Amino acid sequence: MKLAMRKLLILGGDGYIGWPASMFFSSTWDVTIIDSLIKREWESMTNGRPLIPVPNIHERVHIWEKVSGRHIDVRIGDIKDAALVYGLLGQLRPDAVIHFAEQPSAPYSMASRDHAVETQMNNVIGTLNLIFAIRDIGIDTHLIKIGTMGEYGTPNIDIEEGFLEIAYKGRKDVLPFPKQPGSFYHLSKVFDSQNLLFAAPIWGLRVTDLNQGVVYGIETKDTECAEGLHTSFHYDSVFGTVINRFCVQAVLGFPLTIYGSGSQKRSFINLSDSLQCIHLSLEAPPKRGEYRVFNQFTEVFSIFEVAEIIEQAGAEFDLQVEIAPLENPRAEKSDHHYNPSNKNLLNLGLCQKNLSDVILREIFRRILKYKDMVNRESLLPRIKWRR
Ligand code: USQ
Repeated sequence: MKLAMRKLLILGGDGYIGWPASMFFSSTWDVTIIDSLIKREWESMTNGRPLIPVPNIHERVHIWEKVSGRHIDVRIGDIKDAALVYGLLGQLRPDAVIHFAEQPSAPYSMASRDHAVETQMNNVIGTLNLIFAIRDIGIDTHLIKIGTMGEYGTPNIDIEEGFLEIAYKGRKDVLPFPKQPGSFYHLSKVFDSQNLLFAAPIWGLRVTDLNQGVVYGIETKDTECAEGLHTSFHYDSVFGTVINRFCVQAVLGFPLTIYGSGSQKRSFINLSDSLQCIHLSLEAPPKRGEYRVFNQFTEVFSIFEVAEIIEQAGAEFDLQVEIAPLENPRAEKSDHHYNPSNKNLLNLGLCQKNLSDVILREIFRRILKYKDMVNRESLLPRIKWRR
């Protein structure tokens, strides 16, 4: 008798990580995607179209099914619509939910009052709808929520995973790690985390909050299987993350846009490793009522170090990489302590890919092919944090 596969609902399955995740998990789970497709609108509004044009979600799943034989069910809808979330969860009763369906850009959230409100409403209401639906329908679902390392900011102490043991006036407790986020986007993730921390124990929810670092990369083993399976790779100043942006700039011979001195440090993770971490979390679910936090990154670099690594890798491609610091459009510390822990995922068996020449070569090669499609206008930052 063929055993039924476990059911996995992926919210935001059309996105940069959501699409590769949908393909990746479809080999071992019965996957349903829901996506509002709003990211495609945000992209066109901010002049931030992906480097390689992305087929629509129905074409993507069709190509994937032809190549892999694996079916992915697609629903179009906005998780801000509570009735839709209740209907979907009630019908599917998924064993696990991965929640990527959030506005992911810090600069976007800082563009205006409307952008900040849209970001926080989208992110916080979506997550609230989801946890209320899990409670009210009464399903035992493992919720994997994509959070961010930026929730912690850059404190002058080592960063633990979600919680910190504090001794104060002769007493001790394990308390939520202090949060000092650096944008209205990062704040929205903090609000989500607080809501999950509050709801999980009282409603008996199983929640994993993955505080992810800056993701980079263009391929996973599935995206390479056929034309049209690539992910939405961004390099613009709103939706592109720093390593992806620097790789495109290096290929074009555009000076790398280091913000400020470049001595600010961040944690980083490759796209394929992000999927590996989610897989490890899915296979070792938390107990009922447990809210746990894993810091999801593999390496820490300063932005200047990132630029130097890209410069060196570029030399092998005869790329003349220039480094050109710009006035920092953001409000962030430049020289600071930064020592976050990622031991929870390492203990679960995370094997990491390093930001090496091999990975960068793969990214450069793909960008070179589409170099003429780059919109140079979108490379320089326009959104400022300060008045
Ligand atoms: N930076 C530059 N030059 C650029 C772009 C960025 O120097 O051209 C610097 C920024 O000043 C910042 C760092 O690189 O210090 C990271 O910026 P980013 O745009 O790559 O990443 P960020 O805005 O922090 O957000 C991204 C994702 C977000 C995710 C977050 C993880 O867009 O969804 O949550 O990375 S983290 O940064 O750990 O909070």
